[in-house]
Amino acid sequence: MLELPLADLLHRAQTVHRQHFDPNAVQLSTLLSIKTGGCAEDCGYCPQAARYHTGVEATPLLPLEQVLAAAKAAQARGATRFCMGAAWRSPKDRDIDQVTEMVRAVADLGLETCATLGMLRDGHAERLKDAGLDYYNHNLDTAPEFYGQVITTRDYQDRLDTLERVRNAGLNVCCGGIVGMGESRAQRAGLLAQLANMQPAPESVPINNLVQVEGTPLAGNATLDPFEFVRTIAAARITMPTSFVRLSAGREAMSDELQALCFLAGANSIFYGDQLLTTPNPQADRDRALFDRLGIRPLESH
Ligand code: SAM
Ligand code: DTB
Ligand code: SF4
Repeated sequence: MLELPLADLLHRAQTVHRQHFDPNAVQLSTLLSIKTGGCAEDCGYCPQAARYHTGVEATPLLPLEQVLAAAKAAQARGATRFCMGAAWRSPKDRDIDQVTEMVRAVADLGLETCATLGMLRDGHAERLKDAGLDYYNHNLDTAPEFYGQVITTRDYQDRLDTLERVRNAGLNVCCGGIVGMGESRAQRAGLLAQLANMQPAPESVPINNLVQVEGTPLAGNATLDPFEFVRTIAAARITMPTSFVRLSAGREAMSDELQALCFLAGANSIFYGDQLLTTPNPQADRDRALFDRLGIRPLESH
C-alpha cells in the first residue's frame, strides 16, 4: 500500500477517513513531562536516557499543584486531553500512588487523561483506571525486525505484555511508533501491521517523526522524505479506520503545507502546546492560525 501513487493513496485514505470521522475536526492533546530524564533504558532516539549526553537534566516527579496548573492552562487553551509522561523504565508502587492522585485531579477538571509511564506491573493499570485514567500510551515504536537496532534494554514482547495489561484493565490504548529512524519502507509497513492487527486496534495511534537530539545515537542520520511520512499517515488511516491517528512529534520542523497533507491523509489529532516532553512543539498561536487557514475545528470533548 505504501508504494501506491501518492494521489491514489491519499484518495483511499480520505475516503476511509470520511466514512468514520468529520474530516475537519482535529483532537487536541497536551503533553506534560511529569518526571524528566535520568532514564535507565537505551532507546536510541530518546534525549531522556541517562546514558546519552543530551543536556536534559534529570528532575524528580513534579508536585501535584504544578501538574494541576499545567492541566488548567492546557484546558484554557482548548485541549481536551492531558497526557502525563514520565521517563521511567517502569513505575514503582510509590510512583503509582502519586500519579493516581494526579490523574484524579486532572480528571476532576473535566479533561480526558492519558499517562505514559513505561512498563506496567501487576495491578498498576487497574489502579490507574480506578483513578479515572482514560488512555495509557505505550508505543511499539517500530517493526519487530528493526527494533533491536534501536532498543536493547527491553524487548518487543515486554511492550506487548504492557499493552495487554492496559487493555485488560479496561483502559483505552494509545499506541504508535516513530519513523525516520533509518527503517525501510517495508519496516514502516511492518509497524503499521503490528498496530492494525492488535485486537482491537489502539483507539489512538501516535505517529512520531524522529526529533533528532544531539547526543542520542540516532542523531545525524538522514531525515525521512516528507512524502514517506505522509504515506505512513495515510496507511495508518486506511488500516485503522476508526482510530484517531495523531500527527505527533516532529511537527515543529514541518511546514504548514506538509502538515496540511498529513490532515488530508487522515491525521485527526495533534499534540498542542509549545512543548512535547523535552523538545519544542509549534506554538499554540501557529496551530490556531493553521487551523483557521485550513477550516479545521478543534474536536470538542466527548
Ligand atoms: N518512558 C516511557 C516509555 O518509554 O514508554 C514513556 C515516555 S517515552 C518518551 C514515550 C514515547 O516518546 C516513546 O515511546 C517514543 O515513541 C517517543 N519519543 C521519544 N523520543 C522521541 C524523539 N526524539 N522523537 C520522536 N519520538 C520520540
Ligand atoms: C508519543 O507517541 N509521542 C509523545 C508521547 N507519545 C509521550 C512523546 C514525544 C517525545 C518527543 C521527544 C521529547 O520531547 O522529549
Ligand atoms: Fe526512557 Fe521512555 Fe526515553 Fe526509552 S523512551 S529512554 S523508556 S523515557
